[in-house]
Amino acid sequence: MVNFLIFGPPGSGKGTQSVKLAEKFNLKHLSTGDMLRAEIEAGTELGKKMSSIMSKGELVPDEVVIEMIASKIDTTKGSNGFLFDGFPRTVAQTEALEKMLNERGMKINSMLVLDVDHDELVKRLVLRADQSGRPDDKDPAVIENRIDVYKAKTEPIIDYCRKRGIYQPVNGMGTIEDIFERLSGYMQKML
Ligand code: B4P
Repeated sequence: MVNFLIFGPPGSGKGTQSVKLAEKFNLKHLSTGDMLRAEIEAGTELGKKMSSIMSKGELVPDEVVIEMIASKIDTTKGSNGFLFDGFPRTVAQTEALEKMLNERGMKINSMLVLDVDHDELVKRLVLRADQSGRPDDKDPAVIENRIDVYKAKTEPIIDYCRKRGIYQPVNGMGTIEDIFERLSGYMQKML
């Protein structure tokens, strides 16, 4: 099993690229954002609690997403590995993921980090708001907060992974196809 993190600020293309990459390389795509939105849509107690946090652009508690990922890791068979999208988002989540994988004889093999200009991030999210109806895309102040939260709480993971020799920056500017080719090139080398 080869396990990848796809990483980057909100709007960097993580979700967009993950779907395509998971299909191309037969990876199991795990997106905590999608899992949380599914809880909200299903109207579960957890979804109700998380909805107000997400609509403000804040991170949900570490233990919630760690539990979600833990429940998926053992029920996934027949793929070449995992593609973690939007998880981990804090150093504590990264440590928990490493522990879960190590206990199963696996590790994080590569962290692919999409680099995208600030203005382009905002442009993409504002555009998506029209199609997705996501409350966290609608308000420019919430978009800015998500980017600030990324810088404060999520970006420190880059240093953590750099020290482990698994950090791989990727130019996230350009067309979806161009970026897909770049990411595919890095993944191909690992598989
Ligand atoms: P996520 O669902 O992970 O959402 P995101 O960061 O906004 O990125 P996403 O993957 O959706 O967007 P993408 O860049 O693909 O998280 C949502 C919320 O859930 C978080 O804010 C948090 O509250 C909570 N959450 C999730 N995981 C958590 C965790 N581990 N811990 C705590 N809280 C957690 O694309 C954006 C748009 O750009 C799309 O419309 C796309 O079509 C477009 N686009 C992409 N690439 C493009 C390109 N090259 N050119 C033009 N447009 C492009």
